[in-house]
Amino acid sequence: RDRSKPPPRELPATPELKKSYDVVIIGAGGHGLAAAYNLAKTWGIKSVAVLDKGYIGGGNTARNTAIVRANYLTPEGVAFYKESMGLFETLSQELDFNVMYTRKNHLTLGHTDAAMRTMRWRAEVNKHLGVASEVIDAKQVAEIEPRLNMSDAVRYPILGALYHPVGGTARHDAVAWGYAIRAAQMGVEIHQLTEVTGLEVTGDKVTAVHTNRGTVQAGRVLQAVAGASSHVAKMAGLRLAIRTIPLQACVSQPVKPIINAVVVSGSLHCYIWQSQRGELVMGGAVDPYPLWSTRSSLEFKEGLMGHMLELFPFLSEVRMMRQWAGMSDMTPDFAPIMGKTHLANYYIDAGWGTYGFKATPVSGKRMAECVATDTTPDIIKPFRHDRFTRFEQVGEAGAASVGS
Ligand code: PYC
Repeated sequence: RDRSKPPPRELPATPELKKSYDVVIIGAGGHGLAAAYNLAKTWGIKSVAVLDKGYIGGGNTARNTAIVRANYLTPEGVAFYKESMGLFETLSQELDFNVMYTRKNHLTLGHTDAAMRTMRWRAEVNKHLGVASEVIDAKQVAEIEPRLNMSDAVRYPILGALYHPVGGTARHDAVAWGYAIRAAQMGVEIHQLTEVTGLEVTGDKVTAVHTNRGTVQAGRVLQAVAGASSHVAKMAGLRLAIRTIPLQACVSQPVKPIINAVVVSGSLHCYIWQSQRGELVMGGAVDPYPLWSTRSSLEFKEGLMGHMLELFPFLSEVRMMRQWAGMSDMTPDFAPIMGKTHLANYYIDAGWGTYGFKATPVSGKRMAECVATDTTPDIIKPFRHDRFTRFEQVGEAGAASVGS
């Protein structure tokens, strides 16, 4: 490309839906688009259609709070998210599209001895696998985030934190659009408003994908539909260990820069960071019951604000501006479901709970490898869909920022 000119930023026009593709990807969110990009770029597979019942990045990709980190608890989770963070670091250059990845000194606060013990455990696993994480004390927490309420005369005093300097944020829609534009420029077709209504299975293969715009033959099919994983998997005859639960979030009115870090409190079930626009981005635990709805609730707002004010009492005058919800496909062990399935040409990328956005680059890379080679890359082997029947769960609940 001529480097004296800005890179093209437009999505090429989408051709008519064809009768057949080498690969059909269901879901034009970050994961599906990243897989399409990697299929074309790394594996030279360009006869790819990405189908979405809505629009590019309009599902959970649009509904997360843009936090990225690798400070997990299990060796499997840490290795996986470490690769993702490495890819985030260079994603703007890779896509020639600014995804605004920013390191933000991620802090997971510990308010009890038990929480501090888990932090130490996570720090040791992280360090062992080359991820920058360490336990810091209350004084060091106050140096990084001086506006936190460090009083010990509160319900949950801050004893210390798990400090993860490379944790931060990336612009979620830029990630989706960056992958979409670059994939489409290589010949991938992204068909929006194209809803998958059924899958035709013959023997051990999916032979066709039915959509509201006609039937498409597919050599291989990848589902990447966070929030609707059980519905789509059922079309392929696959029952997943997933419960789908809303996860709500909100932003405040924009204010001058006041918060530097990403601050998470597992005990108080809340987290906060300040966006480049000045809005405070906040969220909490998943809702207390499964529900197929992205409605916003007053209970969430009241609960979250109460907890947030325990950490940052000076926010009491700040107004909330927007509230929304995403759909979390929760697995029992808080780890994803990835890889090959019971069907020979059907692949799955699901179970993204409250941690899908930060896995976008690694999932795209590894699912593309899985589809292209029909073998499961080692790094995603622990996440296979049948681990629950083999008693081989991954046990990542202790590192979920916001529990259930
Ligand atoms: O895992 O960092 C996280 C997270 C933050 C909000 C939801 N999940």
